[in-house]
Amino acid sequence: MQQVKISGWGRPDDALDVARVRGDFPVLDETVHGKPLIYLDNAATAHKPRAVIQRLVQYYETENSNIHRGVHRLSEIATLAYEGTRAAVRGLLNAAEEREIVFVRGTTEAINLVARSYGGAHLQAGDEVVISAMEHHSNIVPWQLICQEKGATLRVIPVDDRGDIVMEAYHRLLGPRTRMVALPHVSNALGTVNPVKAMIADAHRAGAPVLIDGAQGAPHAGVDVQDLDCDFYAFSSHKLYGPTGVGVLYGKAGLLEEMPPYQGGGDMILTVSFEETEYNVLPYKFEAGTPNIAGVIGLGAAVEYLAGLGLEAVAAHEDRVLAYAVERLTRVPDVRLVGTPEHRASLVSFVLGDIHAHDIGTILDQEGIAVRTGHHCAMPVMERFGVPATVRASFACYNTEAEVDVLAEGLEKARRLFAGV
Ligand code: 7TS
Repeated sequence: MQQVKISGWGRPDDALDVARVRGDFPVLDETVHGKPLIYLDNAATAHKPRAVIQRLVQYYETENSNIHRGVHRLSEIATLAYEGTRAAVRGLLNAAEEREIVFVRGTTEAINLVARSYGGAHLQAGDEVVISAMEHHSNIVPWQLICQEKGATLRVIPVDDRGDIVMEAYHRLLGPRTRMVALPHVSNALGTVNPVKAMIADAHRAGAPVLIDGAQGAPHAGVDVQDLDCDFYAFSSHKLYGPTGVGVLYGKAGLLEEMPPYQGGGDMILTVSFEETEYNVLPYKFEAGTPNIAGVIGLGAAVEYLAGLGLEAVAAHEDRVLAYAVERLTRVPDVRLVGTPEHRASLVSFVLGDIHAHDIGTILDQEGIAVRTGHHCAMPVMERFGVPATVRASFACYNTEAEVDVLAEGLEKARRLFAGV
């Protein structure tokens, strides 16, 4: 993946030992319909290495306890491990401070938090929120909801025929009414890597903060939030080899400080009386209630695992497999790629003749191949490209060129089946 500065976590000289990596993921030993599992649905969720699974088991078997409250030993251990993940994620994103890392349920909740808390405090009638035409629904609907409530308007940057953002249109949309810009780092439907650093600078010149939806960005290369200068960055643990039910919201301390809480409850307060509540300091102000302790600790193990592989080595491997997939799939007759962006990461979306994507998915499943078919929770993108659905193959550190070949053969088989030859 290009355009993203790796923040010292990469080991560019080390090529990825894919056979060894595959051995770290127990699920890859599974068979599906008698065939070895070929898992190409990593944009939906990635598999978990043994290190993450074992960390969850260790927590539940020997450390299970609530955090930030007990003076007893187990609570101390659990709190240290939970906060250890915060330190690891700060390093992963190169955030300036640990208090800028807020644990939430996932990218979806992170965006809802910002829309509700920041948007709720700042948006007024006539204001504008700018998003793009390639958003996942979770970077559309939260903004739609808050805009409706406040009488603000959602403005959408168009996408060209290749699947790239139309920059002139973006620049025209930015103006004195722009209160927020929210963009995907990488599109989950097209694979486009957006030039977010330049777009953030543009938004800042117009006086607007920027939220980057990093659900598909964070897993595929190092992200340096200080270099990007984004105001918020959101990602999900489960797409980065960690457990489900956990996500991260990075926010600049100055912004998070002045934002009102998103939810009320335990842990987010310093003192409570019936007259008045004094909120806790960052990041706890935004972590009401008992969090997903095991999940957060598991995310720490996932970050450690990824750092051990080397982010640059993983990104280089994925880019190689992806480039091979684009080239190989283009050679399958009747395959039409949906999205041919200038910079692509991690996935390729396509249609095969006029065969419905779901039918292709079912045939591929018979071959043991897992792909996603449908609108990928990005219905406006599908409409933009005039297709109801696509087939999407998305890659992770354990995928190989040989798996791409099996995918291509599966598609050739599907084509023959539907042509009746
Ligand atoms: N943003 C993008 C760009 C995504 O790809 C997704 C999930 C989300 C936000 C939401 O993440 P969540 O973890 O909160 O659900 N994308 C997909 C996908 O492409 N297939 O399944 C989920």
